[in-house]
Amino acid sequence: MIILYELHWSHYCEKIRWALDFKQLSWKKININAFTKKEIIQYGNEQNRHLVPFIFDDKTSVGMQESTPILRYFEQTYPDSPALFPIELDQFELVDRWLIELDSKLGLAARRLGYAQLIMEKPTILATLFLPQKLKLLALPGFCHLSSAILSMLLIKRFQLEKNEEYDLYEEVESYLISLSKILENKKYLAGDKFSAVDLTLAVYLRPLRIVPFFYDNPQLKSLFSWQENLFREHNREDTLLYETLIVQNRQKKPPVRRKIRDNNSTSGYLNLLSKNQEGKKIAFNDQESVWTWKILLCPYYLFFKIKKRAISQFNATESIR
Ligand SMILES: N[C@@H](CCC(=O)N[C@@H](CS)C(=O)NCC(=O)O)C(=O)O
Repeated sequence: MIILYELHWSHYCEKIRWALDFKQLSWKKININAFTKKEIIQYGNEQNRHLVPFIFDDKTSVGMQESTPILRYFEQTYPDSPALFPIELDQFELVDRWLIELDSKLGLAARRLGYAQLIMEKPTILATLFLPQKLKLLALPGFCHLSSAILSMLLIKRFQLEKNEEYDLYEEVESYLISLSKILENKKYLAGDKFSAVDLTLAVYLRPLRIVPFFYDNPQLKSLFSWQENLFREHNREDTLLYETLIVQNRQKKPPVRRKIRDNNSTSGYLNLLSKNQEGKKIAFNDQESVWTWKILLCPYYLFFKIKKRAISQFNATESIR
């Protein structure tokens, strides 16, 4: 039996749930406490970084984190299960390179953009995701707003969300996704002609962007999101996660937060820099920073003046707002 320790809404964890089901392995999941992480700390870790997804395989007594190395481990340890990587070495390495690129670019960018959307549009969803249900007090309106603001600031600090605009992240991700969508114009799968780990990874990393109208309402990305939905359907994956359902409910009362479309197409090159730094490496880049440094004091400023201030609430998209 394999135990998957997870935060259910994390797209990195969704990648592992899908891989476990696809490979028909016997597994169960345990949700961790996002603050104490005591469930995974018990396994120890030399790097002292405790991340989910984390798996423990009681058949081999192996415990590990990092989604792409976990997929490699499944493939090597359970060769008789349906394959997520090609057998030929050069094709295996090609898939592996794709995975590290997607983890280091799209995985991180989608997380930044998804959290920023929740912070701008409905931060109380963060409290629903992060805070233990047992703490009923925190669900009361006053507490809920306060805890959501605190959670927003912690996330801003953890991922430096205030830099999203400085990195031209919306434009960067848009042009990256358009390039992926072009690859998928004439073929069903991203690497080779069979479903592989690359397809499931791209599909789950697109999920947080479904709540960001800048991407989901972009006519140039329609076919990419349809590709994703078809793949989810074919593989019986979860239709919507809790944060998506909650944001849809909220949009029945209040319009979504949208963003200005820029006239010029020049971008910072941030995503390319990320993938260049990771070239040839076996583990993805991560952009998490320690929360507890003096810069935490700047987070109220970042929250109100760099993130909330940019929120444009509109019923309908226009030519310059999406
Ligand atoms: N590169 C890693 C990324 C994993 C990661 O960043 N996980 C986040 C959840 S999305 C996490 O564990 N965060 C805990 C924390 O920030 O302390 C992978 O592919 O698994």
